Amino acid sequence: MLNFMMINEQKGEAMFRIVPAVMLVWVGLIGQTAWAEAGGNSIEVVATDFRFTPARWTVDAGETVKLTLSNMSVQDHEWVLLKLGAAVTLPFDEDDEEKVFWEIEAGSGVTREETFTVPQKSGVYSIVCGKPRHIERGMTATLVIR
Ligand SMILES: [Cu+2]
Repeated sequence: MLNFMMINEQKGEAMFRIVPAVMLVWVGLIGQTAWAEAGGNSIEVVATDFRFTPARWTVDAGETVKLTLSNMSVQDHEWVLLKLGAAVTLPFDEDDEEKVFWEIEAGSGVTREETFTVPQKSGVYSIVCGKPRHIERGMTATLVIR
């Protein structure tokens, strides 16, 4: 009898841990579904030294998009959307700023989330990291706007 009660108590404790975790996932899923139903696309970006994962996203023209930039590395990184047809002149510096449509930065170990409206014009847009010498090390990607 004592044994049985101890097992039950352990189960109870386990449930206290599992239930909040399940609730958190559930609330997260509901939130995402609500966002998707509102017509919102999302872009998930993981930045490491020196790469974007994935390196290609597709969104609809003129749509408001929620972008999440997770910087999993020791360096600070940026996700810079260039205007259609724009190409940076290396190194990336002030003379390239006018080519930027939108950008977000995340420090080392930081995840940032922001919404923005993507360009109205369909096309293949270049993504770069604007930190010094990061493009040269391969931090480029592609945003397809359809
Ligand atoms: Cu970078």
